[in-house]
Amino acid sequence: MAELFRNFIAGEWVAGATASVNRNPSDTADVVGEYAQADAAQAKAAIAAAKRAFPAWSTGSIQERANILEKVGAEILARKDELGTLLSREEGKTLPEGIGEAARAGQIFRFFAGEVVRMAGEKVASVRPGVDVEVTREPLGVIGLITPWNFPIAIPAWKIAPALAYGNTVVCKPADLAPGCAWAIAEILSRAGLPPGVFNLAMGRGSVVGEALVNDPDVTALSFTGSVSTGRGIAAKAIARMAKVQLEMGGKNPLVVLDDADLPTAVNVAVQGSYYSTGQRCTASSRLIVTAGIHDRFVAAVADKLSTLRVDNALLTGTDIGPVVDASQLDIDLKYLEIGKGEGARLVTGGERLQRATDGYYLSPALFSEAGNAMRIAREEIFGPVACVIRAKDYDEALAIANDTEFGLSAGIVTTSLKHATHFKRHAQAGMVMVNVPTAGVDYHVPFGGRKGSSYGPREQGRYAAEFFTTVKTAYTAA
Ligand code: UN1
Repeated sequence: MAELFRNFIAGEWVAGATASVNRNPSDTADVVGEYAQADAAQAKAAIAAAKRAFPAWSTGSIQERANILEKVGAEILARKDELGTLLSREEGKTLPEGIGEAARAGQIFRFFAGEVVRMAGEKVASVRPGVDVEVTREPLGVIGLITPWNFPIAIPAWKIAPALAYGNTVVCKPADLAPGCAWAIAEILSRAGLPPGVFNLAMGRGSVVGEALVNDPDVTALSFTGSVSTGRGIAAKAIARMAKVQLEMGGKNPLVVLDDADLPTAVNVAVQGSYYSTGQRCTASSRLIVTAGIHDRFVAAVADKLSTLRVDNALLTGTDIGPVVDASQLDIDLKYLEIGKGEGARLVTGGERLQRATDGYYLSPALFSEAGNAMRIAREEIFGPVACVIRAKDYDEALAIANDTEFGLSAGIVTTSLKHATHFKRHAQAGMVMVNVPTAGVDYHVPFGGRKGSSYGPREQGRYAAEFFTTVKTAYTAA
């Protein structure tokens, strides 16, 4: 029998109402474990525990908070190979990607350990003589965190660490599909010296645990990363009860390639951004907008490069691209390949279901050319190893196409022209702009987030995380 991984509520490990099986997408015979599934009552108990823990935690020693976060970061970093292996096993990104992501999670905890003692306010003069004004930040209360399967350790880390650093208490609900890494963080937190109830892990279904967090009046704020449709539903309910909400959702990120680009750079930036992590990143470049003079050379070179990539078991040395995360995501990817062909785009390469030594959801990276920006493959987020090339006559047209989307997370350009790079940085309608680097793969210490349909609410990560995880107080004092 597979090991049962429990929920962590009020400082205790508790079995769920039921359990779900976490399978390896590279090898569906391999069961990572059984993970507890909370019911609504257990979710409520987690929220109540977080509420009880809040007064003492939010006013307690900041040195203690910093020490705990530092300890968690150090342990994650020391165990990055093991945690990265777990990540690759449960989610399917390659081992170097999994280990890199685990290291990133460790760095995030260390960053926020430092932020705890760097928090500062402002003291300003009042317009009334004899009065002092102070502006400070205070924690919010119980925060509900709902995290996705595609960054199963980094995203829990970048929500949990700032939530705790700024003095909040937490109920975290990781994705059903890949809860193992969040469980591992919970296990590390459980030994780090946190008072009971400060951090709670409530694994389970979105329709049960997610709903409970979204609707409970004791959950002051919600931070969610996931699909656009789920995000919209959360926003509507959260706003109806005046809860603070932060959403990170989809992308249809453009990468513009100009005639003056260095071709090898353009190919590397496009292939890395579009296909690594199996294209399962909201920051993936799924629209490659290429000007006429370099178009044919670029398409041929990307196709050549894709033919050299090894799609295989994520845990094998030498694998470039792991499997799709599960059967239903694979169905979606295959459906979009048919849609693209039906819309008249040309499938240059890939899009084939592959068999490997272990039974998994393998798909060869697919490249469409002759796509139009009105096609569904250019407008809807696919979330798989599928990208389309759209031809543009010049920079101005490329920029207009790049911005013609309901999303606005990350936008990239490959160019050697300072003029165009500068113009693009100013005029791309996205939260993040990349010049000669991939649209995906971001630093851990600077703001992350987008515009339009991609994001809602304040930015995540870095010092900007304080905007969401705290509330501002203005205090007036007359001597
Ligand atoms: C990255 O590209 O490094 O879900 C991070 C996602 C994003 C994170 C991307 N929230 O894909």
